Amino acid sequence: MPQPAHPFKLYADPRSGNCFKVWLMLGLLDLPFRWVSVDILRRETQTAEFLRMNPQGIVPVLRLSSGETLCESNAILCYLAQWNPHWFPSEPLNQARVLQWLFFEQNSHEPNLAGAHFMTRYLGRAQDDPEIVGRIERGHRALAVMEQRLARHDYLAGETLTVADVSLYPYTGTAPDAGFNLGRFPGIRAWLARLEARPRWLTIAALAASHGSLLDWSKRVLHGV
Ligand SMILES: N[C@@H](CCC(=O)N[C@@H](CS)C(=O)NCC(=O)O)C(=O)O
Repeated sequence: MPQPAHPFKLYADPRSGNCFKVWLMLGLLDLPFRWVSVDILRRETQTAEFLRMNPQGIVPVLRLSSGETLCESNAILCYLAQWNPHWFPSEPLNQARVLQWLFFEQNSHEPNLAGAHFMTRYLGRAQDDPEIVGRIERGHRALAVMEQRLARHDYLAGETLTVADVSLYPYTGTAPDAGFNLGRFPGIRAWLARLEARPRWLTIAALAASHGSLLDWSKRVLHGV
């Protein structure tokens, strides 16, 4: 698949893990893109211009060189995998296993981990706020599901890296910042280290951090840097 003729435009807030997934995937695939910063706290996702791109009023949005736009972070990851299909296998069962983790991410993981992250880090709410306590409890249950898999396997879906690992990385890696305890999940910690030991992974994360990504907090918590 030849590289796209024009760079993608990624409309994103650098503090968002959903946006970071797409940044990471573009970087790992070495695809050209321009970052267009959208500040969610200043409600820049609610302008008429933004709502024309994504009526949901949320980031990330990827604008293709054709001018078409694509939203939903996991759908964007699957689209980008056409530039290296091993990230999203075409064999039906293997593909369904990847989708299984992507749906898990959106239903059981992201609402709790990203929700707790957003409320504590950006809205400054206390970790003993009953809503946050509930999200942390449900988030730990989601992490336990990941642990069951990662205690026995190197990656989430199948035995090689896929978009499922990219999707679940940001909010798992930053979980300690939002009050989650990764200490009881050795399989998850080994998986994080495995991903971060791959060529370019941390370089891309560091570049995102220089743009104000949430990932610079997690580096401090996980690795003491
Ligand atoms: N399911 C969406 C979730 C995206 C999402 O929740 N984006 C948040 C930032 S992480 C957002 O744009 N929030 C702005 C708002 O709610 O006004 C995806 O995976 O892309």
